[in-house]
Amino acid sequence: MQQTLILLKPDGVQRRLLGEIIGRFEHKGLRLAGLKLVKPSRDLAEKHYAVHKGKPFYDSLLDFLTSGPTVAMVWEGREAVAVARAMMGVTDGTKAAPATIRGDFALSVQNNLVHGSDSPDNAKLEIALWFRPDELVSYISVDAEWIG
Ligand code: DAT
Ligand code: MG
Repeated sequence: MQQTLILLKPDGVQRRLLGEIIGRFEHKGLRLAGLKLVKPSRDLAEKHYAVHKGKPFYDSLLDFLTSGPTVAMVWEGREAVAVARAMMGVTDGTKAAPATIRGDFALSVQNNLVHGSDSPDNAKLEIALWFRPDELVSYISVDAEWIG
């Protein structure tokens, strides 16, 4: 089953949106495989956003991600990466469609509440960055045959 890394970034935790965001992924039918509250180190933030190194917003982005607690989650299910990205909406909150997370709750580009892996390969790399293998839990949900 495909997995994706989702972060509720510090703005989302401070704005008390954790329950709302977890509820959306839960109700969609994705299955929670890992969950923890982390205050990311600079090293972790640098690795996580390595692809953006050198861009004008990079330092500010690292300051933002390390500024407070972040909730790191692994959600799994059919096409989990693309499904979660669609549920998040585009990067700029002002352009994200209504009924997406960013469309409903964000106006900012940087403070856009959530991170979601952008490909299955990157999901594997990002999950390994944020979770040890023994922190992920594999199980069969009782409603699996209804959600399929
Ligand atoms: P996404 O989070 O939608 O995958 P991304 O990977 O292009 O977007 O960028 C990572 C984060 O960096 C994004 O969530 C917010 C921030 N960011 C991107 N472009 C930015 C910009 N032009 N100015 C400020 N922050 C930006
Ligand atoms: Mg990205």
